[in-house]
Amino acid sequence: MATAVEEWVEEQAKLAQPARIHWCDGTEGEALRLLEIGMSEEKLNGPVFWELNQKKWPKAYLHRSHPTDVARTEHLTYVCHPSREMSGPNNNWMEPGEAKQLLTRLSTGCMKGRTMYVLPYMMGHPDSPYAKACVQITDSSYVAISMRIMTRLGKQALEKLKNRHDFVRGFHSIGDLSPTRRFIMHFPDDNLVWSIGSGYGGNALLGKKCFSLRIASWLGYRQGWLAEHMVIMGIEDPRGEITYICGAFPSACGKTNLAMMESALGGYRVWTLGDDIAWLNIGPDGRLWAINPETGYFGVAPGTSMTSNPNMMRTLRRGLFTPTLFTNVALNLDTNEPWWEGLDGPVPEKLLDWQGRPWKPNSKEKAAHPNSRFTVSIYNTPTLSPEFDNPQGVPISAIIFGGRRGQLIPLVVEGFDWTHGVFLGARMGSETTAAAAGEVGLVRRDPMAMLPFCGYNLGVYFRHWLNIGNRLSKPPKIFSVNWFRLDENGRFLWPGFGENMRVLKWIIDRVKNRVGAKETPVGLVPHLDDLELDGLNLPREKLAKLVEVNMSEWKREIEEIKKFFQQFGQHLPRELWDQLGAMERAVKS
Ligand code: SAT
Ligand code: MN
Repeated sequence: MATAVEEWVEEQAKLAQPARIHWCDGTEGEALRLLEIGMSEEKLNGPVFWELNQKKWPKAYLHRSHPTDVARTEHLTYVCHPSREMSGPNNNWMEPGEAKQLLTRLSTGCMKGRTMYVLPYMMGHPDSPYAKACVQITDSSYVAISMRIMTRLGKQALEKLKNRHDFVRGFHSIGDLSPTRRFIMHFPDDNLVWSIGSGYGGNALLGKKCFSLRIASWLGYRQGWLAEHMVIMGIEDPRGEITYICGAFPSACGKTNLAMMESALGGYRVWTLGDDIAWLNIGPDGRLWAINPETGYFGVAPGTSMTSNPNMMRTLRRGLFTPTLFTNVALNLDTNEPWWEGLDGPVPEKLLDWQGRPWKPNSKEKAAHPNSRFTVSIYNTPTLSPEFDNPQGVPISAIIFGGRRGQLIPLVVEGFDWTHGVFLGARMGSETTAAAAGEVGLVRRDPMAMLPFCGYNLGVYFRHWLNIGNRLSKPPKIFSVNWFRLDENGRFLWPGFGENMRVLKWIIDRVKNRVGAKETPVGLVPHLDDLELDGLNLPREKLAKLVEVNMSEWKREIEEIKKFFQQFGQHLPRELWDQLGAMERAVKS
């Protein structure tokens, strides 16, 4: 008798009409065979895959996407709850029946002449009580190989799926790649993601943002846990004690660099658990426990170097668990190596840009696309935490909310308590980046870095956060950080990267009650003497500016936060209005 998964796949095949169906077993051999096929398959701007210098970049391959398909397309992303109200002002909405009709029309025969890959996969370790079994179909071998890197794909997942009906389903087709026929739609009540017309990461690797954040946040709301856009890391102090923390930052704000940071502060080191997504559950001990449901990085290439992220450079060349993919980076023709802006060493003389066109150093355009990416297994990480595969996850002592803000937001602020911490997350704003289509550098509200990823009304989500706090007997402390504050000349005040450990050290000192803090209207900030600044050539006035709370700037910010909160009407928890009111009174006095 056919299993529910087989039946579902059968139905999708009837609709999409592929020439053949291939059930992926998730082995390296299979991935390499798909790469072989892709290397000989020509498309618009070259073969699907290009083999890179294997001596320097073991089992690494270059892929070029369609030039109009290079970032998440938030305006084409929908969350289709039965009621618009539940999707909230933070999501595009279409009535589910109507949405499915539209998608059915676009998907009819969309895989004609192509192979349909069936990808059974797990998000989370198969032995974890928090893991979820899923299946995705796709007509892109690039997506199939990427999913092998990013998830636990193969036989074990298929076993788990066998006797189940509640698995998460993902339908993906690149369709004709036309932006006018591109939709990424979510049906939370059906555990279904349906994506057509894009082959790009967050639009196409449905285990990632689509399932592990949008659908999972809804599952978490109903089941009492949180799916968050967060790094997970362990910080070992000179005594050998490890403190686990999570941090939410919008896309392309340095989560990956943070997660595998090489500490500039002696005696401290980072253990990496995840760079993008955390599932947070309340443990039997009343603490918050985190797992990373993924097994890979889909990271931004430009800016990655031995200075900014040496551990990522080592990860990319390690070659333990392969393949490794590069998407839309430039190609050094002399050495057959990938290249991007910010990489160590001189700019190569003979380069092809991300579209495969000859590139000259005086060219106005970047050689690598600003959102070019690598896809690499987390098992290649030299700093991988020994707890990574622990099915229970790790206990979290602190949560950090960070954004990219040139002005206003201090280097670090501690929330007065859980409720105030939730307010710190809810009031977050950040300047936009190339990770999503649209203008770069505008401040937009991005609560908990979840604006594009929360699968339901953010007002209801804030309430859920408050409820989780009430159920924790030992809640983590909550902090806001900002590495990006600028001086009058537009230069960063804080050196960032490995030096961020100095801020993390203060956070840990606060968690362990080793230091005090100074109360301001916006939260607790460090006494300057409590920051470990030895070896950092930072003038006192710069430091003061980094933690400055400028009341007139905050008055303007408060008006922005008000406008944002108002959108959620009755769904916005009273407690958050109270927090905003209290802050406003304190700022004005
Ligand atoms: O494209 S992804 O959503 O996977 C990456 C990102 O924007 O953070
Ligand atoms: Mn992300």
